[in-house]
Amino acid sequence: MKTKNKSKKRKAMALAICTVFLVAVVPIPISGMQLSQPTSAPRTPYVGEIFTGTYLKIGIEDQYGDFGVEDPVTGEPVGFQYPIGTAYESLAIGWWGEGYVIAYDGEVFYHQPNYGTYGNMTPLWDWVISDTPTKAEYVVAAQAGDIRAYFYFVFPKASSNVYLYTILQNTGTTTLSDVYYKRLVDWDVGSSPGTDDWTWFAPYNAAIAWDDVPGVGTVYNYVIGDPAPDLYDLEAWDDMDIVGVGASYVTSNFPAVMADYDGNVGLHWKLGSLRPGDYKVICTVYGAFSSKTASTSLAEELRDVSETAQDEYNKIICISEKAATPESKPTQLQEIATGIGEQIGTK
Ligand SMILES: [Ca+2]
Ligand SMILES: [Ca+2]
Ligand SMILES: [Ca+2]
Ligand SMILES: [Ca+2]
Repeated sequence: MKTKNKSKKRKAMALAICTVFLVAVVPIPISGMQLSQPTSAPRTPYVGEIFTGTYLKIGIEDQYGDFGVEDPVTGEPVGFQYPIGTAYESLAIGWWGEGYVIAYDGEVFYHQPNYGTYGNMTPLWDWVISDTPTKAEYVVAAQAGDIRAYFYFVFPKASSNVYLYTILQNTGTTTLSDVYYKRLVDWDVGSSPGTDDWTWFAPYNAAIAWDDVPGVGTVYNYVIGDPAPDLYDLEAWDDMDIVGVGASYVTSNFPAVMADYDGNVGLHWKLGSLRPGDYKVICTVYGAFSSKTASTSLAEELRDVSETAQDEYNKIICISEKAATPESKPTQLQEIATGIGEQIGTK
């Protein structure tokens, strides 16, 4: 029965992505999590902003800018739900592992909801730029040593995608070396971590996790990185608080598939040096796709989303330097909102 289900899942993937052959890879057991002592414990409850669209309900933590909060009314976990409903929660489940590592000059900073912070990160401010029936835009700013991180989320509500632009700026007085950013995405599709299949779809820098979800069909969750990450590692469990891939380094380029695998993907960017005032921008797109309801293939969807992310990425590169000082953030971030968000919203 289980074999039959797996075979069905793989066929669905092939169909969705329009390729006809798949290779199964034997899953590697997940190594134990050996995390450093956090600087601050996880928050309880997890506080943040919740946004609901046509297909997605998302929750974003309001101090450090990752997915995973508790609904203040119901207490239910909300990170990324597709379709909407606690049974379909796919980030705030088990280990709430959507987060990131920022590093430079050997200093490491870290946040995931279930871990807390590492390396004396400081929350600065958050701002709901807009939350209308068609679009939500939200910015969370935090300080990681000499790096100021702006996590700018854009959620076109009629879509099943959330665009996150992470702007890392050197607010110190010296040039920083070996600047590094890793985004961690622990998809647990349909709230069941162990039965997901995972692959990396190289044409669009997308890590894809999928599973059969009762009553819904095959659901695909993906995260796209733009620009292309220097590395991806489906087994981030052993490197959630360090630079690099750790001892367990698992890749699986489509059509290879990690089957029945509780993946936790790390997208790694080596950003080089940052002079005072300079910044880097990284885009990650979080999306979901169901063959049952979609009129396109998954590959077409990924192509469209990736193109949108690249267009907007180029615009934010030009605009983001204006977001330098917290004192003037309303005007400057409104410019970002105007320059970027509306474009995405109309797609
Ligand atoms: Ca999880
Ligand atoms: Ca699952
Ligand atoms: Ca690893
Ligand atoms: Ca997982």
